[in-house]
Amino acid sequence: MSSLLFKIRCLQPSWHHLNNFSCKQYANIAASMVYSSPKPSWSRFTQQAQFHSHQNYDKSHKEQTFFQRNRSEIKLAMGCSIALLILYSYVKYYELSNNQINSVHERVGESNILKERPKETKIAKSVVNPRDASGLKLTLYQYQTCPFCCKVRAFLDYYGFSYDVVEVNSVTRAQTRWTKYRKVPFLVVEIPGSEYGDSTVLQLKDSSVIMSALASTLRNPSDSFLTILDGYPSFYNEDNKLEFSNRYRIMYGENYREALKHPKDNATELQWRQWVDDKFVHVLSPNVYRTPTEALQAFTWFSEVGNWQELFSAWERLLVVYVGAAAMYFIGKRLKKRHRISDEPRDSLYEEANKWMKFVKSRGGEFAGGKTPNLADLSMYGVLTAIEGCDAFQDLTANTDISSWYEAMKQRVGGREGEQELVRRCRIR
Ligand SMILES: N[C@@H](CCC(=O)N[C@@H](CS)C(=O)NCC(=O)O)C(=O)O
Repeated sequence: MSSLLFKIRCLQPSWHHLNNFSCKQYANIAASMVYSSPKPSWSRFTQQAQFHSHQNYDKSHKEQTFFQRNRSEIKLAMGCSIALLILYSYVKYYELSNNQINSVHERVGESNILKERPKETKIAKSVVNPRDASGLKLTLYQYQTCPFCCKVRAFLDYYGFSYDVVEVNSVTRAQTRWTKYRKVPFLVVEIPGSEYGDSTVLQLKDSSVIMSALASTLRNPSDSFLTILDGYPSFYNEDNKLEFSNRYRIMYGENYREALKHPKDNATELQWRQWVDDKFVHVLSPNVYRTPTEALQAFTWFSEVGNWQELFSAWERLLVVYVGAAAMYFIGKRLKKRHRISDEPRDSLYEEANKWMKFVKSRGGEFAGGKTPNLADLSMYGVLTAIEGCDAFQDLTANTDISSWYEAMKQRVGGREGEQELVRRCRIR
């Protein structure tokens, strides 16, 4: 009997109706099979079972609650939900633990030392100063009119470093595929090997770090370049952006007495360099790309001074000029909001330039550095050269008294007025 009941229970498709049978009903069905003639068969049994089940179903259906009627479907739905929940929790846990691993891994920035020299690429320009005895081989990866790149060039030119320039295509970035760093400028520095070792190739990132590190080598001859670089460790901040410690600091090392001679000058130099990066530079884009016409005019000028005609193919150049101008017009509007720049961006440009000139005048000389330019002068001058061919620059010189300082800077940088320091420094190791 029990094996018979078991078989009845296993019958499909009426299993869920059979489920509602009482023992008495099972017994009746079985008895009718046993005593009926001709011989009982399974097909007859299932027909009877279905018939009884339907009778039973109709009778009890109305009396049952929704949950009783749909018990098995509900069980199935609950099972699926739990399975999905477990799967979802597992995926989330996996993502989270992976992120933690990444952030721990990426907290410290990559080393400056490159495992191999970057592949040879087209050199857009070579600046050669025969008096540069540093022995460093410098290659600047840049966009000709990026303010941060212009700042680095102003610095290198003022001190008379020899360097090569690689012009990066801002759309395809073909020249920088070998590096994970997504920005320009960066400087590849090759320190020639001695008789004891091979040369070392470094990648210096961030315009201000480049300036600070090279300025430190000039002011601190006792430390090697690599030791100086240890003072500028990079790390990823909580937004996973690459940051640099001591970006604006000069590492005097054993020569620290030099720094103590003019502590106030050093402090203001640092402060105004930071102001150029954090404040002034953000006023430029909304001015240069103020209208679609101005944006196109700016990119046409960039193409001329960047010598894009020679460096990029025709389609690449047109792509950068038109796509770049359109993109920057819209980006300029967003930047205007983000950096709280006046609705008429020229007002902010004049206001910030006037702040700068007020500070320069307060220094009692021609420059923020007094009688000679300091790193703040070079920074401000550098970023302004980025817009020299734009309407915004003409308007700036017409509406403020920045021209005299700007022209004086042009002379000093063009004449490599800081060269003495580099010549005195001799070989850099
Ligand atoms: N803090 C960096 C900023 C450099 C930067 O933002 N450069 C821009 C160009 S002006 C850049 O490379 N943006 C990414 C891109 O164009 O893809 C520095 O001082 O070097």
